[in-house]
Amino acid sequence: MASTLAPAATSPAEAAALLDKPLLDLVFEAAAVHREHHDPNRIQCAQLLNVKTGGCPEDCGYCSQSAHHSTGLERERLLGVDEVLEDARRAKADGADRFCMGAAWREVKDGPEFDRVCEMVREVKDLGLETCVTLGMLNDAQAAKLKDAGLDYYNHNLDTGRSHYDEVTSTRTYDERLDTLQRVREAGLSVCCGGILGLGEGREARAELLAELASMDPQPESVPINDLVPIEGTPMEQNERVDWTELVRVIAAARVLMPRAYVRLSAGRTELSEEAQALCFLAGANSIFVGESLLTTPNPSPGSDAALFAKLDLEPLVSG
Ligand code: SAM
Ligand code: DTB
Ligand code: SF4
Repeated sequence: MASTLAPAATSPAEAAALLDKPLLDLVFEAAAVHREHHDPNRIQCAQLLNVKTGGCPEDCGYCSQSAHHSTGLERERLLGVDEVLEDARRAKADGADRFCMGAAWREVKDGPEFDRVCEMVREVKDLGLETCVTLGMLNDAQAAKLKDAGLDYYNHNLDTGRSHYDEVTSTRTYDERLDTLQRVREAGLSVCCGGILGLGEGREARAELLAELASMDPQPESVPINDLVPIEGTPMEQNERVDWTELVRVIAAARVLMPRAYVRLSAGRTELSEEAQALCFLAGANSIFVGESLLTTPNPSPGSDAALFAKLDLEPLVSG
């Protein structure tokens, strides 16, 4: 569907022009685009589970799970299928529609652990949930195996613009990320790809990231916008916080440039007021993570999210 509608490539200058607009003009434009393509009162709700915690060989400067930083996080082995299913059943009962499983791996390695992840996908899918995993880099055969197991989405973020990427990670390249995304696409999986604000980048790098995402053909179906959750012991612990209006700008620009995608207001919601979240929804965010925690950090409580939905007359989106 999306492939026939893919627009011409977006340049960083075009994305920057959007980000630089007067804020309320930008929000108004994005809200109009949003309403053409989506029900503005419905928000897709996904729940995360870290199925393999910590000890990651990559050195992403923001991440609690990198073995390069002393964050005090305890490493855990890959969870068992039953533990995952128990969590997935609870997520479904609590109203989640998509279940996302993360593993702190640099790349997928063939063997019993990968087979177990495929089994997790198969059984979570059987519960009637949409499935998503994020496992690092993978090859064609592994992508095909995941597709075969019933995987809907693969999450693999570009995180920031190409010019800023070296400041974020030294153990892999931007092109390796793009190659993995290409493989995911060729296996027939839906792509979940976005970034983080607060990595010391400026608007220029944000514009580059948005242009990169919007120029993919087809565009990603899901675009998570994370606000850095500062983690003690990481090189980015003391980074300056990004103002909430900048988050609204990036969400709005993502909505204008990728009209059909789920734009996901992801990590960082615990630090956002209800008012700021409401503006993000108006500007086109239509997906959030629900549940007590993200991967290793807290998320707003289900009670506070239910209260926010009630105040804004929002309903969870049920796919299918
Ligand atoms: N290892 C896999 C990978 O790198 O693709 C997946 C796991 S990683 C935790 C998934 C995404 O979560 C990252 O690409 C990043 O955008 C986001 N993330 C990780 N730590 C974060 C933090 N402290 N604050 C905000 N977002 C974060
Ligand atoms: C994404 O872009 N954000 C999620 C999901 N994809 C896997 C992860 C957010 C992680 C936030 C930090 C943590 O909890 O460790
Ligand atoms: Fe590893 Fe992913 Fe964390 Fe980078 S973001 S250190 S690849 S778990």
